[in-house]
Amino acid sequence: MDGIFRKILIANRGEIAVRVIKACREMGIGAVAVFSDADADAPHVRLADEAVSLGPPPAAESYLDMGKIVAAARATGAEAIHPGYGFLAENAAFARRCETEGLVFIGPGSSALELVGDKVRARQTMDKAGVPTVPGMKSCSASAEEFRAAARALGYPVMVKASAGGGGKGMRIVAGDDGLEAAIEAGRREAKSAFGDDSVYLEKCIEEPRHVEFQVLADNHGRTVHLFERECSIQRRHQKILEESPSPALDAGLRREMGETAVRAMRAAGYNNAGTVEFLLDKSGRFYFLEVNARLQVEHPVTELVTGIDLVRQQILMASGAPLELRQEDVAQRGHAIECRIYAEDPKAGFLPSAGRIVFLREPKGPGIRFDSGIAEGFNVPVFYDPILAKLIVWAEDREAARRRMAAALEDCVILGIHTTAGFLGDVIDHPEFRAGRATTAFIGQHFASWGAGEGEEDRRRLALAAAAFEALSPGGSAAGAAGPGRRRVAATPWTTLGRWRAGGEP
Ligand code: MV4
Repeated sequence: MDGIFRKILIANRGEIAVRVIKACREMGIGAVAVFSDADADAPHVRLADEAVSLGPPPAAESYLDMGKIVAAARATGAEAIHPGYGFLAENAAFARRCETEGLVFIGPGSSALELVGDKVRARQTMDKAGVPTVPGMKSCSASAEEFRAAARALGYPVMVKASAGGGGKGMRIVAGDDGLEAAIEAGRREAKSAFGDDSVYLEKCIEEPRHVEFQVLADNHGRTVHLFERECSIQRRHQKILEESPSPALDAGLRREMGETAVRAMRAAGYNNAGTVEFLLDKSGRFYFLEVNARLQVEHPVTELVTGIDLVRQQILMASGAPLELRQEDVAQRGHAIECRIYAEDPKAGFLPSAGRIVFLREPKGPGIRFDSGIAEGFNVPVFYDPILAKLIVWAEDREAARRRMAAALEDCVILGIHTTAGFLGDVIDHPEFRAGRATTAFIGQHFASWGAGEGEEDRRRLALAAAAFEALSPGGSAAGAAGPGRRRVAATPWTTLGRWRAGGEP
């Protein structure tokens, strides 16, 4: 692999840092980790070839501090920086700084980042390129009259959106003339505090849409291909919780049309490296460009499992200047993949973050099961960062086989010491609407608004696991006591006891 980097710095933490380090290892590239004081014992630090301390835990003083990151790259001789997702991943100023300092930013160029980060400019670019956008205003405005006229022309409900936005911040649904001015004001205030930019505009509201996104790869030599779609409708407060590929909502014709549109969108944006084109899909099968995600996404593994293409390896190759060797006709979807995001949150306490020590961990394993994790037994999950602990991704021949494999793998996944969303995810994949492939972005709100109130089963499972772990790990417990003379061999581990619990024994 001549011409590829000798050393890459990974400006991130957790499961995505681990994922990138593993790609480096396979490619014979040295991996430099960075870490805050809260992450000194984290798996990404242990796994890397070198690690540089960034100092205090708050992100602004560690993973978001461009000066410290660039200095760490300089000090270790890294030639390129992989930003992962979140933190500096879509920060055009950081990409520009890397460019001017002679470091390769493993992502799109700073001008493409700037364009796609400005939603109004992106909409204008897409309109010109013939990519369908949601009907709405073509520029931001300060005039209440202009908003009212636009809203009436579009027909209520409409949506106020922040041009600098993303992730639903600054977004407001408006049902009629009465609520319009207040929504604009609220949207402006929220956008100002979140992005330092209070520009807002109006779009027609698409009701109960699906969120379908296409993965795209674009090299620095003009070749752009898509790697098909991910269905991401299962979200809670703009936080995705489960993704799959293929989308149950697309047929072959719509899939081809959306894929070609995604490639056209990225070409129009002058985009390079890996990125995603997000679409809203309405009930009648019309689709609309929503935004570009200019990063490797959390849910990238479902695409890797159905296409067989390693996205991080492709990112690194493209960033080094290598031409894409894939042609569109070489890319195919095979089988079905589902990802569940396991967060350190307590679903029964309104998804309150749940930080603390992982006292016991059993990772699910088996055919078609992948567990991308940033945790280990004994690791103290910090309160400072995104609460994602791990991603459980399964592949099988078809959707129902993948769904069943996911159900079994979720049951096999044991994380003790903190609350996680694993039990909640088990109920989601078991829901009849999900089974039928009918879930829209309204699904969680409609069916899981008050999950866990009066729930008994999950409590029983956790209690059984905790009791078994306690017994197995305590001195003189069953783990210490192998079957001796006159002693009956008892459950040595939490999972043998879980098996007993499953069979209907007392917890
Ligand atoms: C919309 C929409 C309906 N109509 N825009 C939410 C986050 C941001 N990226 C865009 N979002 C939406 N924009 C119009 N014109 C509905 C949503 C939306 C949504 C989109 C994708 C995935 C989940 C969602 C949940 C609620 C609302």
